Amino acid sequence: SGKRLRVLVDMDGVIADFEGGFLKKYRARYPNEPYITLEDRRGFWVSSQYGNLRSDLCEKAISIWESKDFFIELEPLPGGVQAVKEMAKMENTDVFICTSPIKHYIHCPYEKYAWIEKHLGYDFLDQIILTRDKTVVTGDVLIDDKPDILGVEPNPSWEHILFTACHNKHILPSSSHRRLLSWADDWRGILEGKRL
Ligand code: DGP
Repeated sequence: SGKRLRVLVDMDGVIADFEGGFLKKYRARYPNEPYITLEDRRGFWVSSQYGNLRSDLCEKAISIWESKDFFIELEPLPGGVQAVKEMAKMENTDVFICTSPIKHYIHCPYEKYAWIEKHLGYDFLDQIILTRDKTVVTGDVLIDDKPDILGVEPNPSWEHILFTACHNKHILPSSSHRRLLSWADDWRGILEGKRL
């Protein structure tokens, strides 16, 4: 068909290594406090798991991603930047980076723009969607590591492809999502399937 395909790609946990960046800076700032290895991560919310470990660790975890330079210094996840660039060059394909900024807004939105410029280039700044509610954004697919993407729209237009991350890899093959195990997995096949 002649219709363009619209692909929404999440940032943290999909193209930017939020979990790795968090753990590295948490251990550097709180070297004498307990921590959760990536192997032992469960649940999307890092602060909830740290708070369950010991109640005061919730705010210590939050202090890490609320700090200046946290988001800009995140490392790209393997293959993510290259995949997004390749996708954007495909015919009849529009790619948007769809990401939810944290509500402590002094650094995060700015640094997300700066990260995209640094890794994907200045022209990619046109493709950024910052929203706390991804259900109101229309698209054919949303590649995102968060298992439950909810908002005011009960029937979002996109198919959520669950991108595997340390916190979601144990979730059983829930009827609701197809998965992308990594950027080495067949994302091209998923896109081609959506064009049919
Ligand atoms: P997104 O990946 O677009 O759904 O954005 C979610 C953001 O929230 C991302 O920057 C990661 C961050 N995040 C992870 N764990 C927590 C948490 O426990 N509390 C808060 N406020 N944000 C978290």
